[in-house]
Amino acid sequence: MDGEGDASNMNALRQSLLAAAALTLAFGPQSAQVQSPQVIEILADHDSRFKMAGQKEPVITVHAGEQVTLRITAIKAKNHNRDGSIHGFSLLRAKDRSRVPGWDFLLKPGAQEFMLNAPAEPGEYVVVCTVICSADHEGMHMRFVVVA
Ligand SMILES: [Cu+2]
Repeated sequence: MDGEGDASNMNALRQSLLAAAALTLAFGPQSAQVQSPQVIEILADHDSRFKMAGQKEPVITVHAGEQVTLRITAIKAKNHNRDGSIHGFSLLRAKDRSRVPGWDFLLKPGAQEFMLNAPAEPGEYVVVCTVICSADHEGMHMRFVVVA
């Protein structure tokens, strides 16, 4: 009788190990993403537009307060600032166009990375270029959404 009990205990153990393995498969990659910062790739292009791979109208979406890495590649349009900056990247609150502290950069040609914490306040934001990079400079902006 004890032998039967052991066998069913072994079965129960095997079942729970399988369940744990399935959980790891299902949630492993997701929890890894939470731990390592999200990398956001942006192109500040020669035609005075921000671009993101696979997005026709690029939108950056982040969680409130999350740590993110911006990897921005800048390519010169027509004009540049005296300090050599070819585009800017500045985050504004959409409702009053006020600047978000710590989110204001001047971009040099090539790739550059910025490690940042997303705004704590969920809502709509807008990224604008702050260098008069060409006649189309006014059109150089993109949506930025902070979700709770
Ligand atoms: Cu620009």
